Amino acid sequence: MRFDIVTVLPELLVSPLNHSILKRAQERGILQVFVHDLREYGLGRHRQVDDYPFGGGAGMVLRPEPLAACIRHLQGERVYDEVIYLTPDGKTLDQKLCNRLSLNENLLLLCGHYKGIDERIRQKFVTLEISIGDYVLSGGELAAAVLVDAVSRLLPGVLNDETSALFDSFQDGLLAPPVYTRPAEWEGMAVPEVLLSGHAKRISEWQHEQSLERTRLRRPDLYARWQESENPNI
Ligand code: 6GU
Repeated sequence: MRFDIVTVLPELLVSPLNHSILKRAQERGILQVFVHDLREYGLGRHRQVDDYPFGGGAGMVLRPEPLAACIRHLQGERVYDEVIYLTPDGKTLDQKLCNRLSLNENLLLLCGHYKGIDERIRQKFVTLEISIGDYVLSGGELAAAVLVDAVSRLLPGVLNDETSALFDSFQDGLLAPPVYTRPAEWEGMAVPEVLLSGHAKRISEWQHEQSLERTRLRRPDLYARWQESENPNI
């Protein structure tokens, strides 16, 4: 799977995408991430990419011409399944949307900065608008990094059996159960007996009960949905 990310702040994206699981996925050739500096498509000697908003108000808006030039250049090289604009007024990213996006081959991500991008770019090119939650970030870059991470870890071969995404919180519509490691007793606190029993069936039954109880207490909204459909993420 390939992501192309358009941004005025490429540095903000390089580090989060080049460590640990995402680094390994890229080394294995399962994942490709290319970050494109919008300024390379900027106007004039100063490579201008933004301007004041018509109608006034604080903050700058990304101009349409550099974005269009960059998008058209990239679209000339491959067909994108979606052109995604990261924006707080988009559809909220959840596990179900991550699952759906992970089935794509090529995604083009547009990061706004300052006040956002000219509305006409959204009308002309954008096929999907995504927010990562109900709070405001300074730009779409960290949201793009979140999206790439959440989607990439679902690709076949990125995680191994032990870390399989099948056991994630949310993947079955429930929160994950508590986890423990050595030592079996620490500062007077013991690991639940069943986890030391070696009895696979009893362990997975306990984990499922814990998942249900944790979800019921912490996320009654998810719990209600789970009861209705068993797996709301498919
Ligand atoms: Cl995608 N962008 C910005 N700027 N803020 C956000 C967001 C995106 N998602 C939540 N807040």
